[in-house]
Amino acid sequence: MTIPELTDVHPAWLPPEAFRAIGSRRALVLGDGALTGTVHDEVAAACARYGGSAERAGDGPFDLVLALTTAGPLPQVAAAIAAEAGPIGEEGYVLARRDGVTAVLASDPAGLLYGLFHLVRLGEPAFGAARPVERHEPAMRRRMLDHWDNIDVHPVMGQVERGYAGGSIFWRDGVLREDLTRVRAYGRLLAACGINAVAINNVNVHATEAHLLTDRLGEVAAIAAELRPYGIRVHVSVNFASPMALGGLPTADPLDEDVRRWWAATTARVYETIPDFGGYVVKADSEGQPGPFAYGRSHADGANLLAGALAPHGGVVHWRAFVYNHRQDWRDRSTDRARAAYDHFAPLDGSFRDNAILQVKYGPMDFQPREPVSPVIAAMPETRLAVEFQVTQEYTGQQKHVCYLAPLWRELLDFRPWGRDGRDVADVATELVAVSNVGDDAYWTGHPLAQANLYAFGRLAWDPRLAPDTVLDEWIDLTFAPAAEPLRRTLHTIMDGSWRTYERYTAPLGVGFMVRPGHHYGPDVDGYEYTPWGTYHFADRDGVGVDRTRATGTGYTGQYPRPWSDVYESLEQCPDELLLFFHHVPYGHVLRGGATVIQHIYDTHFAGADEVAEMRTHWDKLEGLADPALHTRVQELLDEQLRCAQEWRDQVNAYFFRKSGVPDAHGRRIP
Ligand code: GCW
Repeated sequence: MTIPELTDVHPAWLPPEAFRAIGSRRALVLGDGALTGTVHDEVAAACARYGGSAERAGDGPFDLVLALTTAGPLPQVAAAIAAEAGPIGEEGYVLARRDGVTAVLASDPAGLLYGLFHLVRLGEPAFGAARPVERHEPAMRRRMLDHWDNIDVHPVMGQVERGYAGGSIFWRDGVLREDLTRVRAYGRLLAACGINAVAINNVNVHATEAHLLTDRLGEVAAIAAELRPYGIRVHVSVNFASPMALGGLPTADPLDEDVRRWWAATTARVYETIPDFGGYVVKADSEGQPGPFAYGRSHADGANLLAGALAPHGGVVHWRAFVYNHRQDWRDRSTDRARAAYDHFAPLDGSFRDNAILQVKYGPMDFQPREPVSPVIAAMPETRLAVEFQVTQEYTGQQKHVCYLAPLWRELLDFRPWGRDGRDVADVATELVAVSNVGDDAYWTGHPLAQANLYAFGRLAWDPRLAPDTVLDEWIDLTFAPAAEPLRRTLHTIMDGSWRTYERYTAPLGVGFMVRPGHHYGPDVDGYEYTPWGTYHFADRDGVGVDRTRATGTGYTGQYPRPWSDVYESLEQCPDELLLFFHHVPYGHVLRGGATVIQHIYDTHFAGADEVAEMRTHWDKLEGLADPALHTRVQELLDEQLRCAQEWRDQVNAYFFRKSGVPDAHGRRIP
């Protein structure tokens, strides 16, 4: 296999220099299997560039051995390390260096591939002093990206729904792209950060895309062929009404025999074409997508129908829990969108088949910069759960703003639904899924620094205990190899706290939204206030926030186990950053942090916009240290971020000043 090299696309975290240390070694790659072949080809390509050698057999001497433990005979040092390491788990690897030999060992070829990319991350230090045996195994069995790509350009949503990086890397002008090299290069980037599954099309499955399941299956197979050499399985989003739309049946009722037979036969054909096909992703009864409710059936009935069709082939269905009433009457104060997923799914715990995975957005609403962790995560002990993140920055600056999301994700993963001594979200989830932020843009992600979010998602899905700044360091070292110190420092200064900066200048204290309706970019405080979407803040002249308490509100706090049901219920104990998510309070309410709500709003909005101005100054100083085109692109985007942050500041501050009549304690200008 030739290693994909693109001249018109930024190499992201795999520039040739990242392979310098490996490429100057005498390497042995031992073992069977296609992925072992990929490992060999990667090492050979690096060696061709940097003067090393890559063998698949022989007596050496070697200074790098990448081997399957099942391959024989292993060179002596590798055999000794293997004996010491004992069994190695699926996709895992061990790494050690002794007697001048660096060895990476795995029991399956995928592990060897991940071990290779670990060496890439380590660089020269992997070949320095002796290293004791280190074990690496992924925390999550599936580490998946969902693409919201359409084949056709959707009249409202464009080609990639909530995509901020150009068109789809898979399709163009309504057909599969002729040259799929970029897809292969994408797979390579994903493998290098630990991703092993990709759903290629939008969960809103429109008429054209529905056909990927049947007469356009060849396109799925072609994409799968590009991703397979990097250990990535392909999944497809399907429309629940497919038996009608594609199969000509009068119903899509999950309990109907003909419907069941249709899914079984259709799925069997998928596997004849793509034997390692991953499975289906389904958005049902959500925002207009069809689902089992039309037939009076439950979501377990729906999910189990597809799980049943996939089970004989080893596939899985990802069934999304994002089900709520998007035609709510804003006058009706008893309906609470935050309650919806729990109300629909918690009663179904224990009724899903083994290969049905409930895919839950991290928060109860919709990928806001600040939300409490979804109560569904603690409510379904008998169900396999995937937690869904949004790498694409729909509500976090749309890849025009710098917003490094790893600190947000770490907070979510670290959350302990049952309190200090209980398990955390990373323990409860069996997998992590995220909406991809990639398109056909020359930097992959629109904003060059948004690449770090994609990288960080993969790394955290592999190891949720990694520190966000460590992950950022890895990304910097690889991407800007070798990274000059001022560049590294400045990137940390700009990115480490950028999510909190974003939070400061947008909707306050966890209340969410306040974005322009439809496209969701920029401020519009009342944009969603009198709409059917269920995303309100209820600001009036006296106060702001949503009362979700059991005592006087929607009762949402009761969906959490203790201690959080009590903590969130209590005005005194509720964390400041979520106060307006859980409580409606007067503007003079004093936060735990000491400020009044209204003064906090003013202070954070002034501070947030100022911080963006500082980011921009820092970035300016890097001129000459970063690639000029990249430098210019980031500079232009920072100009836009500053403009937008100031707009947020002024709109939010003016709105609340006019509502409350309370002046800023520091007398700053509020327009
Ligand atoms: O965040 C919302 C988006 C929709 C998206 C939906 C979902 C794909 O605004 O564009 O639809 O969530 O997650 O299904």
